[in-house]
Order: sequence, then C-alpha cells, then structure tokens
Amino acid sequence: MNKKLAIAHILQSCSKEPKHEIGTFFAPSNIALCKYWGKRDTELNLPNTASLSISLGDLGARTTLSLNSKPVDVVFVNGKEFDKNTAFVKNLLNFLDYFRSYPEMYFIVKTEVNIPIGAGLASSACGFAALVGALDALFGWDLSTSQLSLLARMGSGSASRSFWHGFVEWEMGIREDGMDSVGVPLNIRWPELRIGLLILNAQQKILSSREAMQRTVLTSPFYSVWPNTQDVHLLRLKNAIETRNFLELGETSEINALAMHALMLTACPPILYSNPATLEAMHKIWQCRQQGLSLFFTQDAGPNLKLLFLHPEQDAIVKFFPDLNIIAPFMSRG
Ligand code: 2P0
Repeated sequence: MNKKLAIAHILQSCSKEPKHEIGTFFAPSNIALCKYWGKRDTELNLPNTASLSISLGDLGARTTLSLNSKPVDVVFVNGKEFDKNTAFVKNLLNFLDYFRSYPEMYFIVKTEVNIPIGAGLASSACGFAALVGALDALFGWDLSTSQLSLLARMGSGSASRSFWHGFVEWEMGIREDGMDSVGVPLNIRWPELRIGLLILNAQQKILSSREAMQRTVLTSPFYSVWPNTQDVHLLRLKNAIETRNFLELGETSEINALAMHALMLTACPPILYSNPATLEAMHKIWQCRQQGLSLFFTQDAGPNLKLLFLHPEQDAIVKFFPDLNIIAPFMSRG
C-alpha cells in the first residue's frame, strides 16, 4: 500500500474542509530507550522492530495551523520564517501535500520548538506529531490518539511515539498497510526518573537518520542480529519499568544505544555520529559508575548524550556534569 492510500483510509469519513480558523497541538519530544533503526517499508515508515521511548515532558513542539489565502505555504519556526530549503521544512511541506483537499489549499504553519532542530534530539518526532495534531484540530476530524499516531508515523517513524507523556512502545505490527504499527502508552509512572540532556554540539547533523538507518540496513553485515537483540532488550526494559529496576533500565538502554552505533560503524561507508566530546563524556559516565553512581546514557543520531539517573543522585551527578539540562518526565502530570 502507498502512503496516499493509507492516509486516505484513515481519513475516509473525515471533513475535507477546515471546521476552524486555526488548529493548535503540542507534542512532546521523545527519546528511545530501545531504538528504532531500520524499516521494512520505507514508504510507510514501517519498522523492522518494536521500539520504546520516554517523552521529554514540556520539551517538544507546539504547532498552529491555518489556511493561507495567498497561494503559498509559509512556515515559521520560533517566530522566524523558515527557509523552505532546509530539510526540516521540506519534509514537513512534502508531508502536508498528503492533506491538501485540493491543490490550491495552502497553509501557514507556526511551530514553537524548544529543543535544537536536527541535532539528534527528536525534533522531527515532535514536529510531525504536532503537525498531525494541528491538522486534526484545524479540520475538526476528532481522530483517536492511535489514529494520529498512525498518521504521524508516515511523516517520521519516531513521531508515532510523540502523542503521550511517559513511556511509549511503538509496536512493530505485521500488516502490510501498517495499520497495526502504532504507538501505545505504557501507563506506568516513575516519578524519580530523570533525563539529563548533555548537549555537546547543537549543530544540524550531516547525515539524516533516515539515510543512516537505510544505509545500515543495506550494508552492515551485522544488521541481521539487530532484530533479535531488540527483542531481548525490549523485554528487559519492559520488565525493568514494571518492577522499577533502574539498574536494569539504565544498563539495557545504554547497551541498546551502543549496539545501534556499533552497527552504524559497520555500514559502508561507515557512520559515526560521536565526536571526541561524546567519547570523553562516555568515559566520565563510566567513571561515575565505578565510583558507585547509578548513571547511564543513551545516544541518538547525533553526538549528544541523554543521561539517565534517579532524583536522589541528581546533586552528585550535577557535580560531574554542571551544564546538564535536567528533565523530570513524570513531574506535574497527574
Ligand atoms: C529512535 N531514531 O528510535 C531512533 C534512534 C534516531 C536514533 O527514530 O525516517 O526521524 O523519519 O522514520 O524517526 C530518528 O529517525 O526517521 C529515530 P524516519 P526518524 O528514536
């Protein structure tokens, strides 16, 4: 099935005309503890494995959408009109094409993003989720959160996990049309959990995750072991979350991220997102562990690290990493 048909299927009984003047939606960014790396269908963004994430609370994207009476799309990011040649805007506008009821339907997109774009902090995840949520609000579709997740997944895979706070599993699904490849919240709270964003380089990445994962699938001789590794890590993570076993959660998340980056190193040509500062930070984290701190990291398609720890150890950890941007994913959320 192609993307156009899959989207039409979800929107089959939905209005083609906006019901409101504007639609607004906030989507939190999410960080995978068990990574999505490789697709079985590049058109629908259907993954080779399930993945599991934690949302970043108030960090994410708030998008407001309205129709433009002028025959042009305009995209504002953080108050500034954004260059349409950037990958971020190009991808958003290409995806919007699937939602125009007629070719002359143009949009004004205003997005407030409070994380660096394209630096491996999941800006595309919250960007696409917020866009789909804003479309739903503008047209008054009133879709379920699962349906929004299905739609956003077709914009960017990880966006399927950006509709909930807390832990979210993106179920791999087995259907060819992808209608069972959707985000599902775990509904387990862990108030002491903290994520520390260690920004080592906020520049745009050179190679998109989309290209990087595809190259890994096609060229790494070790990719065949990835799905089994994921099965084991996902089970361990879910068990760690259910039993609030932080050591198991931290160890498994760190190993999963390192396994993904190890796979990338074996792609041809090789892919390396880490820089010297990334490696230095890893060594520091491992030294902290040797000194008894329960501190772990995960890393996405960029040089930055996301540290994982529990609130009682925060003061000790900040002494080692004074510039850490600390997120409490379960604070003030009911
Ligand atoms: C993840 N990443 O699970 C993994 C780990 C980056 C590293 O999902 O091609 O932007 O749009 O489906 O979702 C980033 O990839 O890729 C990603 P597309 P996406 O968070």
